[in-house]
Amino acid sequence: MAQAEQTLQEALGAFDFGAPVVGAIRYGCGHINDTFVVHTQPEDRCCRRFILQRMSSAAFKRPDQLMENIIGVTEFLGREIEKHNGDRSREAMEVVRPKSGQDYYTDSQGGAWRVYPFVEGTVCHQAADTPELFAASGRAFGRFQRLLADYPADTLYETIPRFHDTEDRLAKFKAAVAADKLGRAKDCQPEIDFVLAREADCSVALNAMREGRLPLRVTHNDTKLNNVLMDDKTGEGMCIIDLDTVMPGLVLYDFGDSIRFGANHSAEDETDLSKVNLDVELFSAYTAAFLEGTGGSLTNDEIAMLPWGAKLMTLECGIRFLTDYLEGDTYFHISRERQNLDRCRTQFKLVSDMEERWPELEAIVRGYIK
Ligand code: ADP
Ligand code: GN1
Ligand code: MG
Repeated sequence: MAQAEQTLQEALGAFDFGAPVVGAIRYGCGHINDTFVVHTQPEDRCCRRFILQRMSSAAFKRPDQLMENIIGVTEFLGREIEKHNGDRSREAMEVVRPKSGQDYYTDSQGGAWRVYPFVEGTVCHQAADTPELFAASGRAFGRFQRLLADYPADTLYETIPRFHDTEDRLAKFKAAVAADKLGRAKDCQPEIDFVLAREADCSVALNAMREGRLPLRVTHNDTKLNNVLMDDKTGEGMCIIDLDTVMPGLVLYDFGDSIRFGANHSAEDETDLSKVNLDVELFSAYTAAFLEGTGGSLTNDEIAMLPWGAKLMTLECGIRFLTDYLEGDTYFHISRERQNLDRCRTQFKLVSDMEERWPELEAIVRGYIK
């Protein structure tokens, strides 16, 4: 048996799924973890599904701390959802512990595995085809942040240190260019220059935080459209998933990362850049819905700086893709060569669009300042 298959079997054996497992196959489009859907066959009812994930060891150095965060956050969210008369089993994730009773399972090769019940009756979208769909995701992410407003932030571990510290991302990028260990820098000089021309931008949000203009909140930090499961009947955002990076952060990060991924009609790795364009109507729809979800809790400074959130998350993500390309694609999963460079290029095209349409973006958020 191949090593990967063997560790998968080990992991399947480590959890009690409550019924015989009939199969486990790769699932989803995440770039970080190895995700499988597990089908079980209870005697008295139809198939019951679970999500089994091997957490990325490249991204997460401390699975113990990561799982402690996730268990704390999912239990807190479950209680909050019950208080609001919601359905905890569909609106919050739940960790299924391994038979050992620990928070996760470690296989013979050191891989760390966890299980969640599959949230049925939901759809996971890779693109925001309509403003209504995108708005629904915005309401869900805004609400998620509001539900976590009273979470004891000081108990959260920083699962990826300096995750959205754009200055640190820039420094790591410069180190990767200087090392150029695979000789790839020659393929991407325009992209390298694009970043260097925006060095000062990388400090804008951090300066605002240091000057006390932006507060730290508990944020999701990875608010891609495919990290929210939508109810397949109502189309509303049902359950926020991918809680690996819930940490103290700026509201700009959650708003911005959603815009980065969703406010356009192309794939993140589209190679025809003429298809990659910021859709200002989607930006506008998301802004209204996100602010509705946060329930009026944002300050005027936060609202005014939302366009910076969009630009910085997009620039930062492009920098991260480019850094990974230069370092040999060790962080983001790839399915073809140069995919991380293509991903970087779409991000920089979107940054350029945002810069061109900046007055429109500012005018949209100005309409919400109290
Ligand atoms: P990654 O960090 O690699 O993005 P995710 O936790 O986002 O991993 O999971 C990858 C995909 O698996 C998601 O985009 C979604 O399609 C699916 N998924 C994850 N958890 C669940 C769940 N509890 N129920 C249904 N689908 C899920
Ligand atoms: C990763 O885990 P996933 O695929 O939802 C990454 C995000 C990036 C995103 C780019 C933990 O998100 O930060 O913005 O890819 N997650 C982590 O698509 O690094
Ligand atoms: Mg994900």
